[in-house]
Amino acid sequence: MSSLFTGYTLKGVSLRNRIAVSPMCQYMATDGFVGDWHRTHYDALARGGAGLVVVEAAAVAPEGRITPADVGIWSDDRVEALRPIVQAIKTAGAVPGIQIAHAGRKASANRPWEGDDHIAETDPRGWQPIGPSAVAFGAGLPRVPTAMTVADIKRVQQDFVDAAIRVRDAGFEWLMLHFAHGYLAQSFFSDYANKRDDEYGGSAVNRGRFMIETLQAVRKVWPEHLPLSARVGVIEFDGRDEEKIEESIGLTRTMKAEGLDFLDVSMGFNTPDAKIPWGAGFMAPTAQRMREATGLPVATSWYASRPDIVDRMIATEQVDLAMIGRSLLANPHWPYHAALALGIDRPSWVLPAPYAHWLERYRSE
Ligand code: 531
Repeated sequence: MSSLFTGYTLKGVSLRNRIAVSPMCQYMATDGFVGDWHRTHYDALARGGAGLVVVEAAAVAPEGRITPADVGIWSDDRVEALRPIVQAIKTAGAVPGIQIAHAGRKASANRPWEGDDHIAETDPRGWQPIGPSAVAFGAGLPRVPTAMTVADIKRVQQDFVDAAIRVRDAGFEWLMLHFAHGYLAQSFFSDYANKRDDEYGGSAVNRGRFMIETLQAVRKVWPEHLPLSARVGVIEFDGRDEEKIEESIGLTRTMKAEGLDFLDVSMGFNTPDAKIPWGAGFMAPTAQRMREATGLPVATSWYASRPDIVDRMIATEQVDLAMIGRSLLANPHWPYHAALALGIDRPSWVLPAPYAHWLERYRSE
């Protein structure tokens, strides 16, 4: 029976345990460049013992940033700045991953702690967002995006490919396509955002075309021996959940056939009216359903903070990996405390030797 502290191998990549650092935007980049904040942040998370560290949503194009302070990977020099982070994660014994993203109609926003709303159209810090159709998200994000032409679609798909090549060459070993949370790719899949009448709109197959084509193009440049994953919003919590899950099963089965290796199960966030039933492990049944329906290994995040609950999700094969987010912000050494709580043998050795030795050497209990 697997547990949080069983190793995990997918393709040519082996993780020391089932704990993955969920991608978490820091909104601390300057013009897309990471700096000291990011280096120390990811260093601490990797030293904390996780098996996989997924670097936060990195924008494949400037207009695809959520905020002006997002990490950007639309140029070689911006990705070059990520290299020390890749190295630090590896030195600490974790596998470096990255989530690549385009925010679509949710782009050009203020940082969450500075409003979390669209930057005013008159403010030069902002820019014009793009989306599948000229339909705004609503609530704090009222800006109407420019509807993308087919040429725009092809350009953004090429941005994803170019970004994948750059992060591959920088040494990242696990790629996560951001196909969730109402950002560009997922907004194509949503009939809240997508009112198109061409081959990218209408039926579920057409609404999924942007994601499938992007995946196919990225798969061609992402090495076969490295995992290609996607975070997909498979449920909206809008009262039409069964319909959305059925559509998502069809979509993710196609993704698997096109080379997807791993599915990170998340939510849509395509409408401000969603009623999300937040609670410990609340996404686990949906993740399990996706795992069984697609045969893909899966992870999920959200309110995964109690080691016993997370361990049980793995032991009962609801998920293959646990994406841990806010618990690791509260305590980057959460894996050590989880190891203590679960009573694993020699828990200190979840941490690197210079920490583990001393924690074990004078332990009294
Ligand atoms: C999405 C979120 C929306 C509403 C409530 C909680 C979380 N996250 C998504 C993140 C950015 C921060 C907000 C990304 O997926 C990049």
